[in-house]
Amino acid sequence: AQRTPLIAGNWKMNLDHLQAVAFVQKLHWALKDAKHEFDTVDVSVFPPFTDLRSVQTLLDADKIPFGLGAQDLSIHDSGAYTGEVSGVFLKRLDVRSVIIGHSERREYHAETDEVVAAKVQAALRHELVPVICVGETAEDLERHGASAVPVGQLEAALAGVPASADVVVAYEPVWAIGSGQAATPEQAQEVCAKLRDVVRAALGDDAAARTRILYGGSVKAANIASFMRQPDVDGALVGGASLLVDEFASIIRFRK
Ligand code: G2H
Repeated sequence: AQRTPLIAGNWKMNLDHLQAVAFVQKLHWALKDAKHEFDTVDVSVFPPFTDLRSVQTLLDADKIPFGLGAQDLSIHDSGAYTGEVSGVFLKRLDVRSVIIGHSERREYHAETDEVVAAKVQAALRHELVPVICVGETAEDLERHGASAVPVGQLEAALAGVPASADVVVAYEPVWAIGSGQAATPEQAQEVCAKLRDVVRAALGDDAAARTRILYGGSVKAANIASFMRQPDVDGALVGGASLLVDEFASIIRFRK
């Protein structure tokens, strides 16, 4: 199947709403000259919640074809949940997708597989595309090999998801995040192929053929092409390098 590559920028807790608007404008300018390439790749940015309204207004006003995503959402739709953000509100802001189960949330906010699964359901209830993050720590890698933990995490996240659901999977080995030490393309391919098997078992052949599986963890302009040459890697979830205009523009313009 032909899957359109997806390059997603996870800004994490960086850039306030003014910096966000300036950044998106500069990125758009940097890409405008490369219209042909740009048309063949989907680009999404995942700013902090407080930036979403400003970025959405800019994307709309300047007709900038980036998808807008959030970095998290509540398992609830409304009510007495101080500090939480509902999928209802995200949808109203034209947010299309939401990162769920990033390792930083699993680690610092004790998000279990059950919480991740509930967030996937919350996203789907509001027609938001969940970008389901899975990945093994260095310790998991040593004890169980690369794929056991991410496979288990994805199986748990997809429980109860209908076959027609639009989801994105991101394989992010925890040891490769923000470390400068990316997985090798072969390592990424091996695990992404197993994750596609999980999608097939849970959602069927059509879903396995259409679902985009991203690699994340120290992706940069210098290594993006090597990941994109892998048959089961359909794009990248980029952290640090998504905050640098020229670097992120080069990643988007990757050539296999
Ligand atoms: C992994 C990734 C983006 P970085 O967290 O989600 O971050 O590219 O900085 O390793």
